[in-house]
Amino acid sequence: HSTAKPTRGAFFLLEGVDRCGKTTQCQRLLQRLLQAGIAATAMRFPNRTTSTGQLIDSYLQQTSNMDDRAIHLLFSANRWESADMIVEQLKAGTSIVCDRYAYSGVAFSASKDNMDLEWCQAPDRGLPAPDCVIFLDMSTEQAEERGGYGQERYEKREMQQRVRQRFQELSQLDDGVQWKFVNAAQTMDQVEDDIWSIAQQTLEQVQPEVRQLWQS
Ligand code: Z5A
Repeated sequence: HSTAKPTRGAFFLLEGVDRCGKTTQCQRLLQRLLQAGIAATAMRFPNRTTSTGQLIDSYLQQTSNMDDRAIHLLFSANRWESADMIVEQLKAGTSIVCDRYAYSGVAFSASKDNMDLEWCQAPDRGLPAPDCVIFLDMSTEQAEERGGYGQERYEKREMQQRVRQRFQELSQLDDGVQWKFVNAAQTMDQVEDDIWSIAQQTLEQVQPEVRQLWQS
């Protein structure tokens, strides 16, 4: 008998507040997967390289303004542009390490006035669902110690605290997506090791079908 191989790649999503180390850890997880002989690729949202991504970039850099709902839909469109490609890669056996996705989309927009969680979820319903959300958890105070905030639109303490609260609400949704919390205040190597053990478990549990996000 040959050992059963995963029939498709795994979709790993890293989420968390600003400065928690998502970018650092996405690179490290990608390297670990490749070193283990697992085909993998990295992805991040917003993808600032596409035409929607350029509009988003100028909004984040505050060189343009946009209605709160319009920018929310653009962030979602920016993910939908990649949806087919994500499914194709997974089915071809390539795992995806993704830096932010729909949960960031909802957590940030629903931290604004007059935008509730459900309204914010609606445009992302049906996107390819991740196989797990690896949430790099730390307080906003600890995150601030990593060099303060930059100049982009949402990089302010009050906003970041609300976003963290929204992430907690999203982690409790009964949406069939597993959340794994990692203490992001550890050293980079410790965080990397925690993520690697989660990734290995996830790889073992991958189901053949790519699920759709937030579909009942
Ligand atoms: N946004 C939205 O509104 N709607 C959406 O749908 C989506 C996003 C997808 C841009 O995101 C903004 O868009 C973001 C959310 C919103 N707004 N904000 N605020 P982005 O992904 O482009 O943001 P970013 O700037 O790439 O990520 P980040 O959050 O600032 O950083 P990070 O990726 O989490 O962390 P890092 O770059 O890996 O590390 C930060 C620093 O900490 C760096 O100096 C590291 O060397 C250091 N670091 C990392 N790990 C450690 C440990 N363990 N110990 C000590 N120091 C560490």
